[in-house]
Amino acid sequence: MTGAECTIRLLERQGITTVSGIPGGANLPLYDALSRSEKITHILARHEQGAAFIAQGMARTTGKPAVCLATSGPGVTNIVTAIADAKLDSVPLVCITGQVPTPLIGTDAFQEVDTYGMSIPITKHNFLVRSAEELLTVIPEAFRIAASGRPGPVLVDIPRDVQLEQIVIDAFPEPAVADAPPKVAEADIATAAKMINSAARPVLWVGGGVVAAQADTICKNLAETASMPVTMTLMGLSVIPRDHDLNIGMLGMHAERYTNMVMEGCDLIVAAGVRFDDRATGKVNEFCPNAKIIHIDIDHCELDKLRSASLGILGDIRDVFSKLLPKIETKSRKEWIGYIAALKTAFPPHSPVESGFESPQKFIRLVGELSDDSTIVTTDVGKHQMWTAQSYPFTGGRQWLTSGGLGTMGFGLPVAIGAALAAPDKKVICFSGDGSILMNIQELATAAEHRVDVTVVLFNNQCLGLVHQQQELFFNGNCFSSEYPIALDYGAIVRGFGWKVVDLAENCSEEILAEALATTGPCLIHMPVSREEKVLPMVPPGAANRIMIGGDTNG
Ligand SMILES: Cc1ncc(C[n+]2csc(CCOP(=O)(O)OP(=O)(O)O)c2C)c(N)n1
Repeated sequence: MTGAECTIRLLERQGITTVSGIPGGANLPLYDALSRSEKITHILARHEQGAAFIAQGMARTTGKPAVCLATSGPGVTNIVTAIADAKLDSVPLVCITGQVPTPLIGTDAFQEVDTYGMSIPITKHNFLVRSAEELLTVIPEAFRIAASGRPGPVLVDIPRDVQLEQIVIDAFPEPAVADAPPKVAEADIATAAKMINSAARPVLWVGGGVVAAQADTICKNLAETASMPVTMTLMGLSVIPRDHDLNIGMLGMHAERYTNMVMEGCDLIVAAGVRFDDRATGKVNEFCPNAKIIHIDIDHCELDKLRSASLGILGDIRDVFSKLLPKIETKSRKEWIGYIAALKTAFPPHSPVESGFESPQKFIRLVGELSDDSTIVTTDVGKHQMWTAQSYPFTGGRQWLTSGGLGTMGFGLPVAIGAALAAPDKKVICFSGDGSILMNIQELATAAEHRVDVTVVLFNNQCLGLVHQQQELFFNGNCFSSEYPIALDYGAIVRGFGWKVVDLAENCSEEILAEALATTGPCLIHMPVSREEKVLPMVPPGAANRIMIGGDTNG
């Protein structure tokens, strides 16, 4: 068979059933082979960034590597953003790119870019395949690397002549599986248990690593046994149900004031699957100065990277929590819990306890209440993302897909399509802004073609809201280049792609919203929002977390 046929067979053997991509000169042999696959469906995206984010949506929903395809040159440069996004959020992605024929590499051939060189800093690993024979090791290896330990993106660049090369294959390699996680040191578990049991004011801080390890249930058990309040990074928001007694919300730049104050006052942080990102810690050397830290992560590079931990535990978080739980004493920690409750009363949270139409936050809560608990939520990047983080009634697991590390506008729609393809029995809601939606709006066509069950809630404030807010607060109100002077007719645009549109600007009631959410298939809900609606509280970029704007007793 050809190198291209071999590649497709290897993907089938890995259990891949859906790939997204766009064909071009340098990957046409692969597409020709793919057309004959009975096991793999191809989703033709309308832009390669969309294709890579569709694959991300599948990977983030299942936790398993997903595949996207792009041709050489502009195809590759178009997927770069989505690969970098996957790297920062530890998403297992396998990108297979076409390259110019081997003899032309390095000659500035038509549609040649140095894909290998360009992708080094944004992938977990990358390969330039030199012969069809190599594919037999490279493809399974790409899947093993993407899925092992801390997941991440792997790129496989295959020159056109390698795709066309004929080889005889006696036997295919076994499909790759993820490596076993590192063994957890028993002594570390004993030390951690002792530290938790003897702490007076502990906090459990969870991030995307807890979601990746599928450790949400055991995490909740641990928190309940120890009466440890739980704070989350943006990536870890769905680990603990929104309304759980021990949930003290997201920490950091857009945390509730009381949450950051709890962090200031704690004496022990059990940090699990977090990477001490500056949006969470603020000025990192002023972050929780009085607390000891137990840092648990599957990636040894994270331990002691930004803050030295009193105890670093290398291992799979579910494994660590399972070993830790039997050693944790059941405590009520009345004083600590009482102190937190008092702080919460003194500095009431912005995240609403009621739903309605009076604010974007209440509206998001209403959308959540009208939706099934299994609904998958994606966002774009901006105020709407933070409002959703502050308000959506998450219930657990892989329900929350957002661009945490790279903060990529244009993420929400294609990731929602990927999520809907991977979980066709679930509804997917994408909260977006009028800036972000335009960055991958062409994927409305892909969604319409496949009739995916995606609802986009579009908050239209006719501006780049979060940027506008920063200009108002930190640049003396000089809102330069962040307002859209003309109002677009989203109804006409989105209907033009074959979507249903419900415009709440025309008619707004709970019944209309409920009916829109009950729609199966692509539907956009247009929700006008005032430019003045802010995301508060807010820690100014680069400041310590105790320096917050908004969120005091006066709101
Ligand atoms: C690709 C990309 N370009 C620029 C930015 C910087 N940025 C962050 S938020 C934002 C505004 C987002 O506007 P919109 O999508 O309308 O959301 P809103 O804040 O109004 O809710 C911009 C430009 C980004 N995050 N991603």
